[in-house]
Formats: sequence, structure tokens, C-alpha cells
Amino acid sequence: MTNSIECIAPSNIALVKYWGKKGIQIPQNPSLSFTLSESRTTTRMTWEEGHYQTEFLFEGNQSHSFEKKIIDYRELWEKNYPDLKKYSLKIESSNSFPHSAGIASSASSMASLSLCFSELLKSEGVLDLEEKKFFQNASDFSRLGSGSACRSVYGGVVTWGQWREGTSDEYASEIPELTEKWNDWGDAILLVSSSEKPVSSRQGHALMETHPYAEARFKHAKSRMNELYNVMLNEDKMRFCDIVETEALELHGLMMNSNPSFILIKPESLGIIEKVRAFRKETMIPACFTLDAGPNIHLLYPLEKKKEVVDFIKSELTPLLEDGKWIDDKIGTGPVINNA
Ligand code: 2P0
Repeated sequence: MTNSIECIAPSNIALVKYWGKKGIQIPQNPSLSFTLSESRTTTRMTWEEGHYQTEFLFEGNQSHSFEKKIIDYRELWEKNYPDLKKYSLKIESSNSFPHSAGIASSASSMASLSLCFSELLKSEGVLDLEEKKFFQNASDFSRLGSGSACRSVYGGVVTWGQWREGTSDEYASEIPELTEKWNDWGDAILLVSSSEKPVSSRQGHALMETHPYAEARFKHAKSRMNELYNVMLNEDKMRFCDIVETEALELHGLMMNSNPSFILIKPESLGIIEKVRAFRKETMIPACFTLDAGPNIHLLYPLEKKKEVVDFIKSELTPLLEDGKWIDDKIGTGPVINNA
């Protein structure tokens, strides 16, 4: 008998960044993120008992570079759940955003894949966990695929890394009291460049092992988590903007200070940063920027100010964007699982 499951997982944007790891994908400091809504990966997993096979299609095509990753990831699951070896698997993935847009897709893709493995094992009676533990397990395995992916298993405001009761280095969790207050924020993803990055996130994390400021950074990020949590709980939006921007620049500062040094932002990224700060100062609208490990800018803002922000993007930022492109995203409610 053939069975099938579809898992849709969104991407996420970190406000306090995970940068540096130890052991097996254990973060050196806790992180905090907004789960997005429109930027997502859909994975369909179809399985059948019989000969051992893993077929992988990305956007309808075979991809040997991705397939190797998927096979390694399947083997990781099999170490914990050997029953998985009974199945022939077909895995079909696609992203809602263009592959070449320069948006990190590892978070949404590994989270959707981990959820598919979890659902397969659940429906075959191998994984018998109550809901909370089921998602913790899926987040734990997402982390093993890609660190930031463990946050994409939850919606709203999410944290990963041990820093307060209920948090863990091994899996992420939602912070419901913050989701409740921040679920009406937008994220305009401003596409500056889709060129391949000179240094991958994996290499960037590794450079933190010998970074001269590593210890100070990890300590600082931990105290920033507490500060940001309190600021968000009190809905101090202007202070939120200051912290989020400083954190993004600190991440890119760490890259510039690594040995060897590397720079991922582009002149256009800096141009946007200056314009966002001027826009906030002039309008008093709490709109702020953050960046992933790349040149694109995430412009965060309260959705009630969407008209003003979109007008600002169109009038001032479009010339700095690659082909004038940006993605109209916002905070989302997390993964969707479709049985069929
Ligand atoms: C984050 N980033 O917290 C940070 C901020 C990018 C900048 O996690 O090696 O793809 O797969 O664990 O998760 C990007 O690194 O790295 C990342 P791996 P990942 O979102």
C-alpha cells in the first residue's frame, strides 16, 4: 500500500542570531526568531514497503547535489528509527520563493522534511509521542539537518537554545506571550542580490571557533535575549528596533572580524540600512532592518503601517533592489500538515 503526506514549513528570520556552534549542532548562544508566512517549502513524502530506495525531486526535477543531502538525512533518521529502512521513499519539494532569490531555504526545507519523516513514523505506529513531544522531536531532528530549521517547526515568536525555563539547546519552542503581542508584524524581504555567497553559513559558524571575540559575543547574545524578551513583553517598539538592528550589524561585524575576514553585505544593503533609519527618525514609525547571512534586508514593521512602509519601499528603496524585487511577508502561524 502506498501512503503519502504533505508538510509545509515556513522560513524564519532571526532577531537574535545563532552564529557559532559546538558538538552536534548545539548553538553557542540562544536565538529568537519570527516565523514567516509566505516564504515556505512544501514537501510531499510518498512511501511504500518494499525495496529500499530514495527518490528526490526538487521543483519537479532530479537534483543530485540535493539528493545526496537527503540520503544522508534519511540515514540519520534510520539510526534512531531502523524501521524506516523498510520503505521506498519518494520526496518532492518545492519553495514558494524563487530558488535564485538568495533567500536561505535550509530552514524551511529541513523543517518540512523532518515533519514528513515524523508523520510517516507516526502513521506507521513507530513514533508514539503526545503532540508537544512530537513537535520537540521534529524540531530536534530539523536542527540536525540545519540549525535554524528547528525554529521553523513552530509559528509566531520562537526561541532555540537554553536560556530560560522550558528552553533547550536541542529543540526550539514558541514564546506564546510574545506571539500574542507581535503577531501583526510584517517583513518586507528586500532582495539585494541573488549571487552565490562567497562563504556559506556552515563556514561562517566554523570561523567562530577561532574568533577573537567569540566568548564576548556568546555572553553578549545571552544577555541580549533577556533584554529583547523584556522589551517585546512591554511592547517597546522603538527600543525593539534599536536592539534588532544592533544585533544584525553585530552578526555582520563578526563576519568582517573573522580570520579570514568576509563581507556578505553589498553597497545597496548599506544604502537601505541608512534609508530605513532615516525613515524611522522622520516618521516615528517603528520600522527596522535585520539581515540573515547574506546581503538581503528584512524590513520589519507593524502591519497597521503597511501603506506608509510600502510607499517608502516603492519611492526610495526600489532602485537599490535587484530587478526592483521584494517579497511581501509577515509573521505566520507555523507549519501545515496535510494528510492525503
Ligand atoms: C540564524 N543564521 O539564527 C543565523 C543568523 C544566519 C544568520 O542560522 O550550519 O543554515 O545548517 O546549522 O542554520 C544560518 O545557518 O546553519 C543561520 P547550519 P544555518 O538564523
